[in-house]
Amino acid sequence: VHLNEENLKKLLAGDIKTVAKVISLVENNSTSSQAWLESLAPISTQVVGITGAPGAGKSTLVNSIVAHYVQKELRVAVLSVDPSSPFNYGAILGDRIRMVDHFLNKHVYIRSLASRGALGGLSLRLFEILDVVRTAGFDKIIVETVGIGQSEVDIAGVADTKVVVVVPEGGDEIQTMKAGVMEIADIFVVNKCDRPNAAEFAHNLKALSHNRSRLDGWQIPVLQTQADKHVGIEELCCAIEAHFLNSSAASDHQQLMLCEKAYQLICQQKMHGITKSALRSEIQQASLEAGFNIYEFVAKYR
Ligand SMILES: Nc1nc2c(ncn2[C@@H]2O[C@H](COP(=O)(O)OP(=O)(O)O)[C@@H](O)[C@H]2O)c(=O)[nH]1
Ligand SMILES: [Mg+2]
Repeated sequence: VHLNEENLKKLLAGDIKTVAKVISLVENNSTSSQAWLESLAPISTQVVGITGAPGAGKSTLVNSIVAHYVQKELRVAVLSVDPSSPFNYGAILGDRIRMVDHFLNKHVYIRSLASRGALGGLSLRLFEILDVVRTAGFDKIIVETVGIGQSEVDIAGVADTKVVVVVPEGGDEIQTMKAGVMEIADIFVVNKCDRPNAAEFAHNLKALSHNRSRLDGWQIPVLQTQADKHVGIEELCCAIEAHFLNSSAASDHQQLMLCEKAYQLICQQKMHGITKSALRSEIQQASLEAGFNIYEFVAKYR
């Protein structure tokens, strides 16, 4: 299958089936999709990243946000890079909005992406997939990622607005919060605010984040939500909107995003076709030969 005129026309018209089709093409890195990507003019749809530890309530929160947007008659796409929990977005969505399936099917696109063990856990083709979704004319794009180790930092070049979801735990947790998380958050969400100590936790987090001065002058909001009850979602969506307005105006922010994106795309290019399983079988052969040297072996990948 190729990315032909017909597909492009349907994609521009926002046809959901075509979105899925073109994503598959892009995932398989076809020549036609590469040429298409190189012909794209930039589209500035807001990409909202939702990241945090497993179980923090990211998927539930995404559901609530989607419901909020759909009620405002916005078209929204969700890309989930969370291999651990295939969450049934539709189920909660169905509870919240009394709308015919056919409306949802036209306004909401949800796709789980396998991370394929890529660097930092993000899907190898996430940037390209985002551009497919942008072209399809969605009003908002949400990316859910699991934040373990370094992976939450990866989202830096992906999302215009990065929401870090945490849950109220002992106060000590905040102190040990990874520096990387502090640095990437544009908005903190203390979810599960029905739990004890939520207010105190949020207060401490606020104090901590206000101590960090940001070049763009953005004050990181610390918001409390109860995602499963749709509490605090309106405020969160307002903050998401405010951050987008703030960052769109900041050329620094735009350049930083482009730099992150370029870096990741170059890594992807350089690593093209290199997998550990292929290396393994090559090494199996090569290491048997007399005088095998690892530096000599890797030199051909330069
Ligand atoms: N008590 C409470 N539970 C919640 C809240 N939000 C989500 N949960 C529950 O937390 C669990 C994990 O939620 P999920 O959205 O799958 O978390 P994820 O792994 O971060 O995507 C589920 O059982 C949710 O129902 C909340 O605000 N309060
Ligand atoms: Mg999830």
